[in-house]
Amino acid sequence: MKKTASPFQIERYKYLPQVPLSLQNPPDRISFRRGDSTESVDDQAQIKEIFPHTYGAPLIYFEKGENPRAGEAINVGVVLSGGQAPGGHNVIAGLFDALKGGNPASRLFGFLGGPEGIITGRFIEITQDYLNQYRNTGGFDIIGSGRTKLETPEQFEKALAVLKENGIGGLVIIGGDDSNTNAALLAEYSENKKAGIRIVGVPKTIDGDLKNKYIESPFGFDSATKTYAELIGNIMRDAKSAKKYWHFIRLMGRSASHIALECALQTHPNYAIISEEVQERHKTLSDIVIDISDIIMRRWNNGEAFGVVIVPEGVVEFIPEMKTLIQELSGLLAEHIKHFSTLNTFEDQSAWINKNLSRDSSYVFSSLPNNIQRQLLIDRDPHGNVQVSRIETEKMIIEMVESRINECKNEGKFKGSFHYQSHFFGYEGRCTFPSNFDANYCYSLGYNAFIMIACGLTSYISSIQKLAYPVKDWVAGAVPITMMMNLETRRGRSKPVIRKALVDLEGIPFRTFLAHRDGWADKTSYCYPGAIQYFGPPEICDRPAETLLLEAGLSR
Ligand code: FBP
Repeated sequence: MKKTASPFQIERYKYLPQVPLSLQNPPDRISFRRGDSTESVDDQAQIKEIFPHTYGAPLIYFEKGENPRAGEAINVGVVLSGGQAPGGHNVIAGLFDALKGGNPASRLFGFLGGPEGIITGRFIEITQDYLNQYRNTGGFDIIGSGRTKLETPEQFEKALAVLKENGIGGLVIIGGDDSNTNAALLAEYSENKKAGIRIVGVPKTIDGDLKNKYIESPFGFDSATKTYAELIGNIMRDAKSAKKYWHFIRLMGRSASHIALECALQTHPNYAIISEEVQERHKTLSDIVIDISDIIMRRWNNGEAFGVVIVPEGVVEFIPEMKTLIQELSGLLAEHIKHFSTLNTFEDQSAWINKNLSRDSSYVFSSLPNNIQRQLLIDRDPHGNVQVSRIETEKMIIEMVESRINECKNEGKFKGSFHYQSHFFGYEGRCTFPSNFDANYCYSLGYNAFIMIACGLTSYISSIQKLAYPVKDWVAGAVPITMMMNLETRRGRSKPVIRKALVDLEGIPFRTFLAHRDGWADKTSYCYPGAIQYFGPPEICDRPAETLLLEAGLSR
């Protein structure tokens, strides 16, 4: 054991994750049932052409039965890809326990530093002693993570060579939509080359956007949102005690607002932006600023000079004029990056940008605060995404709200004051000790991943369904990755990708928020979720996220 382990960490090592009934058997006593064959969510003909060997496979459900192949010794590789999410270590624990439960001579290798570790052949063997220091803990530090994108035939060739050289017959890629897309591409490549290596994925991301009928939630969302909701609740109580600040809290989560919505449902803020609604209703930045300023002034007139506003980090990509600007900027940067990198000062960069943007976008760009302009020019990530976590949208909104309130003051329409604080919660939630929900879910996903490999599946993603119910009733299975794909334009090229799930404006979670938000705006109705509980009554310790409960018709 590491000497630096906290008393809580030591206690947490002892936690035995629960798994669904169908996984409560040794691996060689778990077999599978085929469900319906599948189609991709869109662009079926093109996706089929790109994945001729792996397209259209059936849904799979695990159940009690014989599977002697699970008892054969095998070497399996595992890699953590992308941003950290609580529970990654338990995926590896579940995978390890199932693998060794199948045959103690089987070995698990962890690729270091993300997908880069596969192509450079950097890995360690994960042993029982080594793994025991990480069970039920947060973080990805057991083997590290990285954002290298596996996409070129050269990279696939190198990856297969490393896997073959080391006798690795199965690879588990733990990642979000982009990483699981890459898992499917590598699986297709491997099938085409008849390499016989089974490649499966595990759905990870705090963002909650790797979600569909079969993946009810990616892992990490539960613990991260509970952590943010605790902090938001604490801030609410501070605001209500001091009665002097408006707190603007930006929450991580990339494009989708799942995190913001879940936290709003847990805490009842005075205002929460849901990016998908902004887009649907074509709300401009100025509409949002007017909404917030009106609530601030109304509350001040009612003697409540405080409040809490939640801002999803990705909202800039949904405000119509900002979306167009970002698309134009990304296109320009992708096409002219060589020239752009020769421009040394920000003044030169913005002059060049303004000259090349359309008239409307150039107007929008020039009207933004200087620091936001700089942040919009930051390099895109390896997948071509704008790094929204580095854009301080909450500060931009505060600045604009302040000037609107000052205008109202100058016009004699408002006599009060506006004082504020800004916060960004993101990294704080990504490596927390996984909640019991995530500890159980991740362990089950990892156990499942080995069963998938033992059943000879490739290009599948581990799926556990009925997550709003007690763990024993969860349903374990596997979903073909191609089923979740469509074509999207990335860096100017059409590519097969797993479709990201945005907040469904017709779904019960959003409709519940809608039914309450006007009341939350004017009447202070804060709800304080408190810290994640690990020991105590299951109604508190094992409670799934509000989003899952509402979707299953089990809450409010
Ligand atoms: P994944 O999509 O890889 O799970 O990333 C999640 C996330 O935390 C996003 O919410 C955030 O925008 C991004 O990672 C931040 O990236 P980085 O860790 O590279 O700063």
